[in-house]
Amino acid sequence: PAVEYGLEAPFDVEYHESVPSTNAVARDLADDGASDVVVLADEQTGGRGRLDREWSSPSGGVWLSIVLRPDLPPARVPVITLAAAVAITDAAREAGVDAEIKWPNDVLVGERKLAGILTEMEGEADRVSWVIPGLGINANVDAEELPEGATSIQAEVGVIERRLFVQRLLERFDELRSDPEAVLDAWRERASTLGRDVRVETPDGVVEGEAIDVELPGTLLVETDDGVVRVHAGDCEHLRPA
Ligand code: BT5
Repeated sequence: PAVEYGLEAPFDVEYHESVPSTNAVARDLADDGASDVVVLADEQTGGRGRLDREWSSPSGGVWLSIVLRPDLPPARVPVITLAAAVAITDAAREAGVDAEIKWPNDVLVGERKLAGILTEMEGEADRVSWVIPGLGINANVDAEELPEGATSIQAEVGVIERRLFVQRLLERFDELRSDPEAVLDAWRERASTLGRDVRVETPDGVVEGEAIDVELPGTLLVETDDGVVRVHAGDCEHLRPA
């Protein structure tokens, strides 16, 4: 059952001890007309990443989904995911974790993944009816419970007060969500991808080169041997240390 989380947040927060996926709960709320509601869980039993990958979600994490009804065409929605990545990074840094962003939506400590984002949407070509960014942050989780290559706030700096973390995260997200230019500037400042050699697997093939910039709504510019390529979606690998 959902309970109020008692946060002074810009969103209503509905808390669950365990759900299959907060994104699925949020979708049901969105279909019922909800807006600016956050679904938060301590544990997910069927957490999902992009492309239907598994997202491991043991008890102690921060697994949350935000129901939004922005006045945006679908093509501009990726900026919401960038805003979520900035908000996670800032909340993690306030907790003392040296977090950075890997394009498009991973939050890393060094090369280890601390958090990921899955954004879903529904609507018409000119305007979405809802957008749900789902944020998964390995908070008070033992790294042994996570897949290889992952880290947690607990592993980096010890156990944190999750309520405070969620509050800061949502406040920061709320500040950013209506200001795409500010999101882009903040994203650039926190990105570990820019200036690096990358290999991006896109739906249209592999792009390799130096990541030189990001532009709205979240497009990565990669300088390849054949010139600058704009990448809209894909999985990005950093090829060598910065
Ligand atoms: C993501 O996918 O990074 C998006 C994750 C979104 C999770 C949130 S939790 C709240 C909401 N409810 C959901 O059901 N989902 C959202 P992707 O970039 O595809 O990365 C997935 C890959 O990361 C997996 O294939 C694993 O290799 C790895 N992975 C799985 N669980 C992880 C974890 N807890 N920490 C770090 N890496 C993980």
